[in-house]
Amino acid sequence: MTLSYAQRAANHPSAVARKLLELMEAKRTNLCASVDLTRTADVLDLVDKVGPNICLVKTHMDIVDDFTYERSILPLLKLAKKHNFMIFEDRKFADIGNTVKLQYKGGVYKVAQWADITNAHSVTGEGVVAGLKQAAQETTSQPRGLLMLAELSSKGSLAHGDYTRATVEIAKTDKEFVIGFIAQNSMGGSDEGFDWLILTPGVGLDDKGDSLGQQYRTVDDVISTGTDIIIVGRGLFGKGRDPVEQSRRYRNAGWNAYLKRVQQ
Ligand code: UP6
Repeated sequence: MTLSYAQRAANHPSAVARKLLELMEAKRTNLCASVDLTRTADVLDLVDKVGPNICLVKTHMDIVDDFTYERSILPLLKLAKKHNFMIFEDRKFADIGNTVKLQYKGGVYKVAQWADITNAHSVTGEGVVAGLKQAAQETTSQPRGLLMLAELSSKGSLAHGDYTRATVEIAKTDKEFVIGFIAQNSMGGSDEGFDWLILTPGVGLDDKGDSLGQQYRTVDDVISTGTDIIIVGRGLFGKGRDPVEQSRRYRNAGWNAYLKRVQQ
């Protein structure tokens, strides 16, 4: 895909994808910060620090010990306005349509109310897409988007080959709600009129992996195989790193790699 983010924004069928692509172009960043911290104050502090350099914040709200909608979500939404980024709850839904619908709308986290984007595994089949879409429609008039998990970064992942291809088929069932994939490579689709966003975790410039199976690829490497948005967690804040400095570094690396791709 050699089109610019702005060109893709102009034609995208999803309002969420259009907004995200426009924001990326305007802010000149394709960096998503993965804020995997367990206290609300730490999450918000990190987000405020990296906010100027990112297009997207990725959360795992179910790891936050002191989560409340008022204290964790409302200030996060304020920071999203202040720094102009969008929000992706990395919930990885993986149940039948009716259950994911209830999980996305309700419970403690009420993800559909506040997250622009969420994601789902394809293991249960296409009902997961329909269930999540119904929940979004019944919850809010704000645009919502879904990413399907097509490939994973971790060692020994079962999501490859036929599983990945079948996931792409499931994504095709909803052109507007499914905006793309969590993946390590392009998933194609342009010949059939799809313009999927590829968001890639497992990105790190200093480490090769962790002791629990995470595997890191460099920014240049992932962008060269189709990534649109790099997802970086511990590369920004782990091992005593300075998140302001690191978010600038990953932002520059991501943007330069993108420019190289579109100028080819
Ligand atoms: N994540 C992966 N790999 C995947 C899918 N998701 O690492 O294939 C998520 C993790 C974590 C983040 O749940 O929140 O991306 C990666 O964090 P890290 O950069 O600190 O390794």
